Amino acid sequence: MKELAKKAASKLKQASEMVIVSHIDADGISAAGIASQALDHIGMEHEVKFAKKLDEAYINELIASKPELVWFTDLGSGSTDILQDLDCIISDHHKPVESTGGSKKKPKTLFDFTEDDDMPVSDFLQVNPHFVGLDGSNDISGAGTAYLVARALDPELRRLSHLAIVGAVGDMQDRELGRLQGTNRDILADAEHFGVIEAIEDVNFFGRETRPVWKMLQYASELEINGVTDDYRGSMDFFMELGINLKRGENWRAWVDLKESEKKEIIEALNYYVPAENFMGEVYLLPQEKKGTELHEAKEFATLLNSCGRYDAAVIGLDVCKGDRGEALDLAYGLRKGHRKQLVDSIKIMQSVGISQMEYIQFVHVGDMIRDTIVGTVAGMLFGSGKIDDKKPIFALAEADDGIKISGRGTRQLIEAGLDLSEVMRQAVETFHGAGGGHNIAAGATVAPEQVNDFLELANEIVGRQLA
Ligand SMILES: [Mn+2]
Repeated sequence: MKELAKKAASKLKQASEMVIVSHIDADGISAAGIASQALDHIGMEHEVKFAKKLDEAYINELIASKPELVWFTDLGSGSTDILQDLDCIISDHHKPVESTGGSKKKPKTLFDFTEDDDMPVSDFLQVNPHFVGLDGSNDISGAGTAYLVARALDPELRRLSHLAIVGAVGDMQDRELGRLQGTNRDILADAEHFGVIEAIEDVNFFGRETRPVWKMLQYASELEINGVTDDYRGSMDFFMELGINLKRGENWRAWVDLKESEKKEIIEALNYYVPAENFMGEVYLLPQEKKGTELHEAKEFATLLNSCGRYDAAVIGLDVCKGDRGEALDLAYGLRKGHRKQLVDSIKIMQSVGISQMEYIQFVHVGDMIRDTIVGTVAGMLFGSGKIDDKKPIFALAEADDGIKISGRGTRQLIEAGLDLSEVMRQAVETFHGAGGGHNIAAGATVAPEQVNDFLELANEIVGRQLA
């Protein structure tokens, strides 16, 4: 797979821009997070799209957008029969289909090097465990295959290896043995070496970081203890009989809040009912994230990403993977709690308030109807939806504690045409003595309410010059 990844990397480098297409589940979002950051790293312009599945309608739309090169991650191998008209590389772990029209024709490009008749052959450049006799369900995930390509691009990108672990855990590749296996262990070694993952031996129940312990135990399907599993009273009693406080002050205690001695006692008590190997295993921590949050443990991180994908907001998960610990994370937490409403309502509010058009920009002022901490991300999600003009950046305004928060969002196409929102914000901050900053594609500032109109005029003027 290393060889395949090298070939994929050198093909990527030859392109001048590309589109990443990934699956909407945790593995797919992690894969896109790796691929997108890898392309950022080498300065490659790209766009990320997500798909529930690849069908002809989706592919035809993709072809119509005339991408120079497409990088499929966590999907593609099962669809090569409909990808002939695209120049693409594929990093995927799903079972490949025959792409040569039924009978095994000699591949035009590569991957017949195994000389094994049971191995599939393909016309496509694919990094996929099935081509090298490995198993796609346990040995490596879609994120893992994308990671191999990233690592081949630049060894420094091993710093992204934690996302390959999140993807693998998201696809439950640690289930069979209670720990990762196969190529995933090589990736784990990278991640531990780079300090982005810490593997520990612990209970592998879901919710170690964020669920009250009694809830964690109640829902621990691995256990099936009569009177505890699926029984919140019984679960609470279990801890109380051991003399373990369920609360500290006002707050429920999660597993990570317990003392080592308490954990030991609980494990021993559980072991009385169920063999320890059923509920103990390797747990993957992300030491760079805050303890007691969804991001601090791979399984909870993956669940957070799945929540985003489930609500057609994979792009929010992508932003979290790429390091957004502000708006995107806030929205992702909302989705995780099932508050899809927050996102859907926010989009509705923006539509009902109406998008105002100026010559070079568009804006929407939501007052206090949408929190200033999410308004920009929501506005950015309107691009491509037909609800706003894709040819102009959007500025979303919301009331904040210290004034009016203005969040600007653009698109790849606009950046290529010269848009730089961080520059807009920099000049605005200078003129209005506000606060702000950001990137070319997403930036924000806070100004006094009476300055809003002047801000918009200035932004319109600057953007007009940038796009001229
Ligand atoms: Mn997958």
